[in-house]
Amino acid sequence: METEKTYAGIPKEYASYDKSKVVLIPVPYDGTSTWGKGADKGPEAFLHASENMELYDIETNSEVYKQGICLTEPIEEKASPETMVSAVHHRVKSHVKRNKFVTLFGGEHSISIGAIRAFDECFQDLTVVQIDAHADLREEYSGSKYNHACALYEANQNTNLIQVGIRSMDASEKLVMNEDQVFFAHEMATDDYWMDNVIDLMTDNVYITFDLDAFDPSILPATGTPEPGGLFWYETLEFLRKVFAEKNVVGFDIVELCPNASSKASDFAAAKLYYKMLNYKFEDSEETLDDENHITENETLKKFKSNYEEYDER
Ligand SMILES: [Mn+2]
Repeated sequence: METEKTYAGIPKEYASYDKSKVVLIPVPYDGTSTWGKGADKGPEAFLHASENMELYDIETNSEVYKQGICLTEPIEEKASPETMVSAVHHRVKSHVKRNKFVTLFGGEHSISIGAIRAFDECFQDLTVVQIDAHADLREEYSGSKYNHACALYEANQNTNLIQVGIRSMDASEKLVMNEDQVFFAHEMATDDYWMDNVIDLMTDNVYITFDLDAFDPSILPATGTPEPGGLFWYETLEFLRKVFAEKNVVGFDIVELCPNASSKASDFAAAKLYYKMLNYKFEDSEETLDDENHITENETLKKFKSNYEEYDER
Protein backbone atom coordinates (compact mmCIF):
# COMPACT_ATOMS: atom_id res chain seq x y z
CA MET A 1 0.00 0.00 0.00
CA GLU A 2 2.84 2.39 0.79
CA THR A 3 5.14 3.75 -1.87
CA GLU A 4 8.82 2.96 -2.38
CA LYS A 5 9.76 6.56 -1.66
CA THR A 6 8.79 7.90 1.78
CA TYR A 7 7.21 11.22 2.73
CA ALA A 8 9.99 13.79 3.33
CA GLY A 9 12.54 11.01 3.08
CA ILE A 10 11.69 9.73 6.57
CA PRO A 11 13.15 6.36 7.58
CA LYS A 12 11.13 3.37 6.39
CA GLU A 13 10.43 2.28 9.95
CA TYR A 14 8.20 5.36 10.29
CA ALA A 15 6.54 5.00 6.92
CA SER A 16 4.94 1.55 6.78
CA TYR A 17 1.16 1.45 6.51
CA ASP A 18 0.59 -0.69 9.56
CA LYS A 19 2.69 1.43 11.90
CA SER A 20 1.67 4.85 10.62
CA LYS A 21 -1.00 6.92 12.30
CA VAL A 22 -1.04 9.29 9.35
CA VAL A 23 -1.83 8.46 5.74
CA LEU A 24 -0.94 10.95 3.02
CA ILE A 25 -2.73 10.59 -0.31
CA PRO A 26 -1.49 12.68 -3.25
CA VAL A 27 -4.21 13.57 -5.75
CA PRO A 28 -2.55 15.16 -8.80
CA TYR A 29 -5.79 16.18 -10.48
CA ASP A 30 -6.30 19.32 -12.55
CA GLY A 31 -9.24 18.48 -14.77
CA THR A 32 -11.47 21.52 -14.39
CA SER A 33 -9.32 24.54 -13.54
CA THR A 34 -10.11 27.57 -15.61
CA TRP A 35 -7.19 29.97 -15.33
CA GLY A 36 -3.79 28.98 -13.93
CA LYS A 37 -3.23 25.37 -14.94
CA GLY A 38 -0.76 23.12 -13.19
CA ALA A 39 -2.32 21.98 -9.90
CA ASP A 40 -1.65 18.42 -11.09
CA LYS A 41 2.05 19.18 -10.48
CA GLY A 42 1.30 20.25 -6.90
CA PRO A 43 1.90 16.95 -5.08
CA GLU A 44 5.27 16.35 -6.71
CA ALA A 45 6.52 19.87 -5.87
CA PHE A 46 5.16 19.55 -2.33
CA LEU A 47 6.87 16.20 -1.79
CA HIS A 48 10.13 17.48 -3.22
CA ALA A 49 10.10 20.54 -0.93
CA SER A 50 9.21 18.30 2.03
CA GLU A 51 12.36 16.28 1.46
CA ASN A 52 14.39 19.45 1.98
CA MET A 53 12.66 20.45 5.21
CA GLU A 54 13.89 20.00 8.79
CA LEU A 55 11.85 17.33 10.56
CA TYR A 56 12.19 18.85 14.01
CA ASP A 57 9.51 21.46 14.81
CA ILE A 58 10.78 24.23 17.08
CA GLU A 59 7.38 25.58 18.13
CA THR A 60 6.01 22.27 19.42
CA ASN A 61 9.41 20.76 20.29
CA SER A 62 8.46 17.63 18.42
CA GLU A 63 9.30 15.33 15.55
CA VAL A 64 5.87 14.33 14.42
CA TYR A 65 7.10 11.95 11.71
CA LYS A 66 7.79 9.48 14.53
CA GLN A 67 4.02 8.99 14.79
CA GLY A 68 4.36 7.34 11.39
CA ILE A 69 3.42 8.93 8.07
CA CYS A 70 2.58 6.58 5.24
CA LEU A 71 2.74 8.04 1.74
CA THR A 72 0.32 6.09 -0.45
CA GLU A 73 0.18 5.76 -4.19
CA PRO A 74 -1.41 8.83 -5.76
CA ILE A 75 -5.01 8.75 -6.98
CA GLU A 76 -4.57 9.06 -10.73
CA GLU A 77 -8.22 8.66 -11.79
CA LYS A 78 -8.86 11.27 -14.46
CA ALA A 79 -11.58 9.87 -16.73
CA SER A 80 -14.04 12.51 -15.53
CA PRO A 81 -14.57 14.74 -12.48
CA GLU A 82 -17.24 12.27 -11.30
CA THR A 83 -14.95 9.23 -11.38
CA MET A 84 -12.16 11.18 -9.67
CA VAL A 85 -14.52 12.24 -6.86
CA SER A 86 -15.70 8.65 -6.48
CA ALA A 87 -12.14 7.29 -6.38
CA VAL A 88 -11.15 9.79 -3.67
CA HIS A 89 -14.29 8.98 -1.69
CA HIS A 90 -13.58 5.25 -1.67
CA ARG A 91 -9.88 5.54 -0.94
CA VAL A 92 -10.35 8.00 1.90
CA LYS A 93 -13.12 5.98 3.47
CA SER A 94 -11.10 2.77 3.42
CA HIS A 95 -8.25 4.45 5.33
CA VAL A 96 -10.52 6.26 7.81
CA LYS A 97 -12.11 2.93 8.64
CA ARG A 98 -8.70 1.54 9.45
CA ASN A 99 -8.43 4.35 11.99
CA LYS A 100 -5.81 6.32 10.11
CA PHE A 101 -5.52 10.09 10.29
CA VAL A 102 -6.12 10.73 6.61
CA THR A 103 -4.59 13.70 4.80
CA LEU A 104 -4.64 14.61 1.12
CA PHE A 105 -2.55 16.88 -1.06
CA GLY A 106 -4.08 18.14 -4.34
CA GLY A 107 -4.64 18.83 -7.02
CA GLU A 108 -7.39 21.31 -7.55
CA HIS A 109 -10.09 21.91 -4.99
CA SER A 110 -12.61 19.47 -6.46
CA ILE A 111 -10.57 16.63 -4.92
CA SER A 112 -12.03 17.68 -1.56
CA ILE A 113 -15.58 16.72 -2.56
CA GLY A 114 -15.00 12.97 -2.26
CA ALA A 115 -12.87 13.37 0.85
CA ILE A 116 -15.49 15.42 2.69
CA ARG A 117 -18.18 12.95 1.65
CA ALA A 118 -16.16 10.10 3.19
CA PHE A 119 -15.50 11.93 6.45
CA ASP A 120 -19.13 13.00 6.70
CA GLU A 121 -20.18 9.37 6.38
CA CYS A 122 -17.78 8.29 9.13
CA PHE A 123 -18.02 11.03 11.76
CA GLN A 124 -20.92 12.47 13.74
CA ASP A 125 -21.87 16.11 13.25
CA LEU A 126 -18.99 17.02 11.01
CA THR A 127 -17.78 20.60 10.77
CA VAL A 128 -15.89 21.48 7.60
CA VAL A 129 -13.59 24.48 7.93
CA GLN A 130 -12.78 25.83 4.49
CA ILE A 131 -9.82 28.20 4.42
CA ASP A 132 -9.95 29.75 0.97
CA ALA A 133 -10.07 32.99 -1.02
CA HIS A 134 -13.11 31.70 -2.94
CA ALA A 135 -16.54 30.63 -1.80
CA ASP A 136 -16.69 27.65 -4.23
CA LEU A 137 -20.44 27.30 -3.65
CA ARG A 138 -21.72 27.00 -7.22
CA GLU A 139 -24.03 24.05 -7.68
CA GLU A 140 -22.69 23.50 -11.19
CA TYR A 141 -20.00 25.10 -13.32
CA SER A 142 -18.92 24.41 -16.91
CA GLY A 143 -21.41 21.55 -17.01
CA SER A 144 -20.19 19.70 -13.94
CA LYS A 145 -21.20 19.52 -10.29
CA TYR A 146 -17.62 18.49 -9.57
CA ASN A 147 -15.86 21.53 -10.95
CA HIS A 148 -13.42 23.24 -8.56
CA ALA A 149 -15.84 26.19 -8.39
CA CYS A 150 -18.37 23.78 -6.82
CA ALA A 151 -15.95 22.22 -4.32
CA LEU A 152 -17.94 23.11 -1.20
CA TYR A 153 -21.51 23.03 -2.50
CA GLU A 154 -22.14 19.51 -1.16
CA ALA A 155 -20.43 20.25 2.15
CA ASN A 156 -22.65 23.32 2.52
CA GLN A 157 -25.71 21.09 2.11
CA ASN A 158 -24.62 18.23 4.37
CA THR A 159 -22.17 19.48 6.99
CA ASN A 160 -21.57 22.41 9.31
CA LEU A 161 -19.52 24.41 6.81
CA ILE A 162 -17.53 27.42 8.02
CA GLN A 163 -15.78 29.53 5.38
CA VAL A 164 -12.70 31.54 6.33
CA GLY A 165 -10.70 34.07 4.30
CA ILE A 166 -13.26 34.50 1.53
CA ARG A 167 -12.69 37.47 -0.79
CA SER A 168 -14.00 36.36 -4.18
CA MET A 169 -17.41 34.99 -5.19
CA ASP A 170 -20.22 35.31 -7.67
CA ALA A 171 -23.42 37.09 -6.66
CA SER A 172 -25.36 33.86 -7.30
CA GLU A 173 -23.46 32.13 -4.51
CA LYS A 174 -25.11 34.43 -1.99
CA LEU A 175 -28.32 32.48 -2.52
CA VAL A 176 -26.88 29.35 -0.91
CA MET A 177 -24.22 30.87 1.33
CA ASN A 178 -24.90 30.82 5.06
CA GLU A 179 -23.46 34.24 5.83
CA ASP A 180 -23.46 33.65 9.60
CA GLN A 181 -20.80 31.03 8.96
CA VAL A 182 -18.63 33.05 6.58
CA PHE A 183 -15.59 35.05 7.59
CA PHE A 184 -14.79 37.46 4.79
CA ALA A 185 -11.17 38.56 4.50
CA HIS A 186 -11.99 42.28 4.58
CA GLU A 187 -13.80 41.81 7.89
CA MET A 188 -11.13 39.55 9.39
CA ALA A 189 -8.56 42.27 8.70
CA THR A 190 -10.15 44.50 11.36
CA ASP A 191 -11.57 41.87 13.72
CA ASP A 192 -9.32 40.84 16.60
CA TYR A 193 -11.66 38.01 17.60
CA TRP A 194 -12.23 36.15 14.35
CA MET A 195 -10.32 33.06 15.45
CA ASP A 196 -12.40 32.51 18.56
CA ASN A 197 -15.56 33.36 16.66
CA VAL A 198 -14.80 30.68 14.07
CA ILE A 199 -14.06 28.10 16.76
CA ASP A 200 -17.30 28.94 18.58
CA LEU A 201 -19.24 27.81 15.51
CA MET A 202 -17.55 24.40 15.32
CA THR A 203 -18.84 21.05 16.47
CA ASP A 204 -16.30 18.64 17.98
CA ASN A 205 -15.38 16.75 14.83
CA VAL A 206 -13.63 19.04 12.37
CA TYR A 207 -12.29 18.48 8.86
CA ILE A 208 -10.08 21.21 7.41
CA THR A 209 -9.90 21.89 3.69
CA PHE A 210 -7.09 24.36 3.05
CA ASP A 211 -6.97 26.03 -0.35
CA LEU A 212 -3.52 27.62 -0.57
CA ASP A 213 -4.96 30.67 -2.32
CA ALA A 214 -6.30 31.66 1.11
CA PHE A 215 -2.77 32.90 1.80
CA ASP A 216 -1.78 36.35 0.69
CA PRO A 217 -0.04 36.04 -2.71
CA SER A 218 2.99 37.79 -1.21
CA ILE A 219 3.79 34.61 0.72
CA LEU A 220 2.30 32.03 -1.64
CA PRO A 221 2.03 33.24 -5.23
CA ALA A 222 2.13 29.80 -6.89
CA THR A 223 -1.57 29.01 -6.98
CA GLY A 224 -4.09 28.91 -9.82
CA THR A 225 -6.17 31.94 -8.90
CA PRO A 226 -4.25 34.26 -6.54
CA GLU A 227 -6.30 36.98 -4.84
CA PRO A 228 -4.86 39.95 -2.94
CA GLY A 229 -5.67 40.52 0.70
CA GLY A 230 -5.11 37.05 2.10
CA LEU A 231 -3.93 35.42 5.29
CA PHE A 232 -0.39 35.72 6.57
CA TRP A 233 1.80 32.97 7.95
CA TYR A 234 1.71 33.44 11.70
CA GLU A 235 -1.97 34.30 12.01
CA THR A 236 -2.74 31.18 9.99
CA LEU A 237 -0.59 29.01 12.22
CA GLU A 238 -2.04 30.55 15.38
CA PHE A 239 -5.54 29.80 14.17
CA LEU A 240 -4.73 26.23 13.13
CA ARG A 241 -2.96 25.47 16.40
CA LYS A 242 -6.03 26.64 18.34
CA VAL A 243 -8.33 24.49 16.23
CA PHE A 244 -6.19 21.40 16.70
CA ALA A 245 -5.93 22.08 20.45
CA GLU A 246 -9.64 22.64 21.03
CA LYS A 247 -11.31 20.29 18.54
CA ASN A 248 -11.04 16.73 17.30
CA VAL A 249 -9.60 17.37 13.86
CA VAL A 250 -10.35 14.16 11.97
CA GLY A 251 -8.41 14.86 8.77
CA PHE A 252 -7.46 17.57 6.32
CA ASP A 253 -6.54 18.38 2.75
CA ILE A 254 -4.34 21.03 1.18
CA VAL A 255 -5.07 21.98 -2.43
CA GLU A 256 -4.27 24.27 -5.34
CA LEU A 257 -0.49 24.43 -5.25
CA CYS A 258 0.33 25.34 -8.83
CA PRO A 259 4.12 25.17 -8.91
CA ASN A 260 6.09 27.84 -10.65
CA ALA A 261 9.79 27.34 -11.36
CA SER A 262 10.55 30.90 -10.30
CA SER A 263 8.84 30.59 -6.93
CA LYS A 264 10.08 27.60 -4.97
CA ALA A 265 9.07 29.46 -1.81
CA SER A 266 5.45 28.50 -2.42
CA ASP A 267 6.29 24.79 -2.58
CA PHE A 268 8.20 25.15 0.63
CA ALA A 269 5.39 27.09 2.35
CA ALA A 270 2.97 24.31 1.40
CA ALA A 271 5.36 21.64 2.70
CA LYS A 272 5.83 23.48 5.95
CA LEU A 273 2.09 24.09 6.37
CA TYR A 274 1.36 20.38 6.01
CA TYR A 275 4.01 19.40 8.53
CA LYS A 276 2.90 22.14 10.95
CA MET A 277 -0.65 20.79 10.85
CA LEU A 278 0.59 17.31 11.73
CA ASN A 279 2.71 18.69 14.55
CA TYR A 280 -0.34 20.47 15.95
CA LYS A 281 -2.49 17.36 15.59
CA PHE A 282 -0.15 15.21 17.65
CA GLU A 283 1.21 17.97 19.90
CA ASP A 284 -0.19 16.51 23.11
CA SER A 285 0.29 12.94 22.12
CA GLU A 286 2.89 11.33 24.30
CA GLU A 287 2.85 8.10 22.43
CA THR A 288 5.52 7.33 19.94
CA LEU A 289 6.05 4.37 17.73
CA ASP A 290 7.86 2.78 20.65
CA ASP A 291 4.52 2.28 22.37
CA GLU A 292 3.14 -1.02 21.28
CA ASN A 293 -0.51 -0.07 21.22
CA HIS A 294 -0.25 3.27 19.50
CA ILE A 295 -2.86 2.52 16.89
CA THR A 296 -5.64 1.52 19.25
CA GLU A 297 -5.05 4.69 21.27
CA ASN A 298 -5.99 6.94 18.39
CA GLU A 299 -8.68 9.18 19.78
CA THR A 300 -10.43 9.84 16.51
CA LEU A 301 -12.18 6.50 17.03
CA LYS A 302 -14.11 7.88 19.96
CA LYS A 303 -16.22 10.06 17.72
CA PHE A 304 -16.79 7.45 15.05
CA LYS A 305 -20.31 6.82 13.89
CA SER A 306 -21.14 3.43 15.34
CA ASN A 307 -23.55 2.37 12.64
CA TYR A 308 -21.64 3.03 9.47
CA GLU A 309 -22.31 0.47 6.82
CA GLU A 310 -19.60 -2.01 5.97
CA TYR A 311 -17.63 -1.14 2.96
CA ASP A 312 -15.52 -3.22 0.60
CA GLU A 313 -12.26 -1.73 -0.47
CA ARG A 314 -11.74 -1.62 -4.17
MN1 LIG B 1 -9.77 29.04 -3.86
